[in-house]
Amino acid sequence: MTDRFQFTLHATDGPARTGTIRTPRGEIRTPAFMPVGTAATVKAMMPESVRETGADILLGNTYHLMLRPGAERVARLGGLHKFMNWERPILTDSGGFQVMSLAGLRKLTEEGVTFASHIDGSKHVLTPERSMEIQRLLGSDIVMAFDECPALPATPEEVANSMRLSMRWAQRSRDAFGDRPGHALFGIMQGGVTRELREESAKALTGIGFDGYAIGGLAVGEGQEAMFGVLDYAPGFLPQDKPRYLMGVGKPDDIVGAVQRGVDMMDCVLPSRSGRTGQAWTRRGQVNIKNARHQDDPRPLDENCSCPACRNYSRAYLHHVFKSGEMISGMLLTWHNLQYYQDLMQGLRDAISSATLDDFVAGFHAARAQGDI
Ligand code: PRF
Ligand code: ZN
Repeated sequence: MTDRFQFTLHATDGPARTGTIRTPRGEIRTPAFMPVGTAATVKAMMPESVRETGADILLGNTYHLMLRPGAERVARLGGLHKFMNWERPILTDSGGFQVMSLAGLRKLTEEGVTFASHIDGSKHVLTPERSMEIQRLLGSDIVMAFDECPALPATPEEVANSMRLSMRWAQRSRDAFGDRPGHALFGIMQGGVTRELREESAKALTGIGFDGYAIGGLAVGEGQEAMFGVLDYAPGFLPQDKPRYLMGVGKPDDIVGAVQRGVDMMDCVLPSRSGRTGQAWTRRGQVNIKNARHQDDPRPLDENCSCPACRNYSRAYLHHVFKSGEMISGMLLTWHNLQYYQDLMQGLRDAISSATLDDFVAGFHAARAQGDI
């Protein structure tokens, strides 16, 4: 334990890195995958179970928690960690991205964004200063700067103007966050798929100075090839000695490609959300448990997985409980998917440590190419 936030790199393999982020609430092994606990819960999972999968850190959301149950209420109840029974690190997103994707009527100005709640239509305001205050009230360990991610399609001019607004908001976030030992503030790079804009954004952020740097504005519909194109250069614009976080990514092959290109942290709703819709992610690729081919299959979902769904239940059972709409279906498939993601991260960390990442990635793609048989 340490009262400071610090990042130590242990090994590299090409651009890929493995290391440890130390926080007062515990260590985060990188590359790290952060399960999403939007509304103070990783849906369908007890926090103890999330930890059992190997997660070191969860993601929470300013946008959802400010609307319900309210940041001040969470603070009065002792903070988000105590409220949701997760004592390890929590990273909170700053709200701007969720306002743009979820809220009703929105108005964006230099000051911030005014919006209508997707829950009850009530009117709210988020600014860099209010986002910093909410994330402080929640007790977040890693606070994200307040940014804007332009909706696609956007003209190059719109992307540039949006990025520059996000950089002015990054400075205001830095000023409002102040000095909070043991808590970290990450800046968020924007700039779409334009190299010059990404470089300008990185220079603005590193000039301000953050404890870590996120790559925002990707996985918003540009496609994997374009995203990898940006990741071929964008991490290189950021400091070597600070964590790099790719926001909202992704599918297992996105994660592998991002790690190969020098990303240290990621989050995505995919493993938890798809678990609730009958989609499983395995070493052999995607499995749709709804499919009738599973109904007489006594085998586990993934014979190489140690999760309860794979240890204790057959594909036939998982198919049955999904078809019957039983709650245990979402619970078991979410657990499996989160276990698979954490196992993948452990595999990536081990491979980087032993400088065998290329072999690991070849094995990853070969197993998927075989398919689910
Ligand atoms: N900004 C913030 N959160 C995000 C994103 C972003 O650009 C993305 C983009 N994939 C996901 N979550 N603040
Ligand atoms: Zn499993």
